[in-house]
Order: sequence, then C-alpha cells, then structure tokens
Amino acid sequence: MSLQVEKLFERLWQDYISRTPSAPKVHQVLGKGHEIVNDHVAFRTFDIAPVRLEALAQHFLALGYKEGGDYHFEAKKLRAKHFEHEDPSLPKVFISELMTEEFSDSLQQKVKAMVEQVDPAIVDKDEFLYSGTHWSVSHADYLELLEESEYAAWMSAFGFCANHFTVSVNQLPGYDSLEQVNETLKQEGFRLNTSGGEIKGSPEVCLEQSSTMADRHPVAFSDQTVEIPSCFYEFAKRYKTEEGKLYSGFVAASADKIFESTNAS
Ligand code: OOG
Ligand code: NI
Repeated sequence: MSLQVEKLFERLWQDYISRTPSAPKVHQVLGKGHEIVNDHVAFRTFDIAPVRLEALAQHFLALGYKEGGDYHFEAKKLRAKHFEHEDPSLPKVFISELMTEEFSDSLQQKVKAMVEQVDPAIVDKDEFLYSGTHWSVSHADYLELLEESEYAAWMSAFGFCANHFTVSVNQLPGYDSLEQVNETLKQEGFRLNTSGGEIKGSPEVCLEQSSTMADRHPVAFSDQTVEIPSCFYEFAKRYKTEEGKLYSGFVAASADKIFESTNAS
C-alpha cells in the first residue's frame, strides 16, 4: 500500500471518528486487538460543479483506483459510482451525489448557495475529502432541507467527509456470518439499521450488508447548536460470483436502505 493512500485513509479515519465515537468501539468489540480490514469507505456530495461526484472520484483515480459500477436511486434522487484498486488491501470507494435539479426551487437555491462558498481551488487538494462544510446554515434551513431530502440535510450539516467505513466480514477473524456480527453488536448495545431488515442483500446477490444507526453529534448551526445523526459503521460480507471471484460491486436495493442509517429514527 503506498504511503500516500495510507495517509489519506488514516486522515479520513481520524476525521470520521471525531464525529463517530462508536467507530473505534466497533473495532474494539469486533477486532479484539486484531486489525480491522475495511471493505469500503463512502462519500456524499451534490451534482453541482465544482463538487460533483466526478471531482471527488478524481482523487481516487489519481491514486490508481478504477471505476466500477454505477447505481441509481430513483426515490431518493441520487446516483452513485464505486471505485476499486488492484491492491486488495485497499478499501473500495462508494461516492453518491444528490440530483439537485429534481428537487424544489427552494432546495436548489439553498444547495447552490452552499456550493458557491466552496473555493474551486481546494477541491483537488487531499484535504478537501475531509474538509467538512464550507458554509453555515441555520437550524431552520436544515429542517427545511430534511423535509425534502434527508441526504441534503445531512450534507448541509457535515459536508465533505467519510460518511461511513465498512468492516469486511470476510476478513474478520472469529466470525463466519453477518448474523453473528449483528448479534455481537446488539449485545454490546449498538443500534442497527432495520430498514429492509437487519441484513440487506443475500448470498444470491453476492453481498450481505448491515449497519449501525448513525451516532448523534452536536452541530453548530448559524443560530444554535443541535445534536443530529452524524456517521455510522457498516458491515459487509461478499460471496463468489459464478466466475468464482468475490463480487466487488454494490447492490442498489440494499444501498437504498443503507442510506437511511443517518435517519433520525
Ligand atoms: C451510502 C449508502 C450505500 C452501500 O454500501 O451500499 C452504501 C451512504 O449512506 O452515503 O454505503
Ligand atoms: Ni456502504
């Protein structure tokens, strides 16, 4: 693993755990001192220049990642792509973006006003990927966005950062199934996302996924500080396809439910 990639994921991790205190606890509980291998890391953004999905992807393409599948989420008005590296020790990267033009004028105006405050010159710097917000919204604006799109509201509060890391259950010593992982987490008091069932996907689609519900973290809005759902941890078990290789893509129907891990309830 090259030093540059390693450093980037380490910085993303440090930033992520600053608003996701349950993430290092997940490592303690599941890893018991062993190193945890991550299946993927996920990012969110808006489909507006200079912060489009492709702009975030450029960071990973420059590090040797290749484009994998693309995914569409009609109800949530999102699209996504995944990227993978030939070095199997490196996590895959899942990047989604909100299709802003499909929303109300009011939402579009709010999002444009946020994105206009991003200095285009910093988008291609490594730090951009964990730079958070470049704007300040009121709690009322957050709530208005929340009515139309939980994703838009989440972006207004947290901006650019790793939305989640994902334990690779295939590479987790002591666990044969995702059920076992989920049972351990529940015993330790973690709250799992039950939308679409605790386990999304199946061996038939070559991918099973589960996730915690996001931690709650205080966000300083322009007018007040409020605790809202921040980031979560995901768990993935991959199965071999007919060609005999572990499936490396994502499953849109499952991903659709994973997005809901940042919902309030
Ligand atoms: C991404 C949700 C989808 C997956 O692994 O299918 C996903 C998000 O919540 O930003 O991570
Ligand atoms: Ni994920």
